[in-house]
Amino acid sequence: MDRTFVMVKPDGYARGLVGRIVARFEEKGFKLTDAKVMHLSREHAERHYEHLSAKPFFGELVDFIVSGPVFAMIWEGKDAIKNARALIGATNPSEALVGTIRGDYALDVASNIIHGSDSEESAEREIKLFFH
Ligand code: DAT
Ligand code: MG
Repeated sequence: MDRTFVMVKPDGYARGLVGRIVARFEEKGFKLTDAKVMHLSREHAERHYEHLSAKPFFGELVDFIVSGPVFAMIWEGKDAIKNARALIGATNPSEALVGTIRGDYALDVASNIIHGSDSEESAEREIKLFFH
């Protein structure tokens, strides 16, 4: 069974969207196999986003992701990585289709409420980083 790592970011947690987001994954048919509320250290956040460290928005991204609690999850299901990304929607909420999580709940790329792994390698790496 495929699995993927998904995280409700500080904006989604602060806005009380955890329950609705969990419900969407369950309704799609995914199984939740682990989950926890965490407040990431800067070091943890920098490791999570290390592939983006050269981007001009990296500092802002790390500041944002450590700004409050997040809800980290492991979801299991067929083609979990691809199907979870489809539920989540495009990175920029302005381009995310209505009916996707970002399309329905977010406006700004810098606060797009949710993360989902984008490959098998990143899913395994992120699951280890958050649930070692
Ligand atoms: P995704 O989260 O869809 O996998 P990503 O891995 O390319 O997207 O980028 C990680 C996060 O970085 C993204 O969710 C929001 C932030 N980000 C991406 N592009 C950005 C930009 N142009 N300005 C500000 N933040 C950005
Ligand atoms: Mg990504």
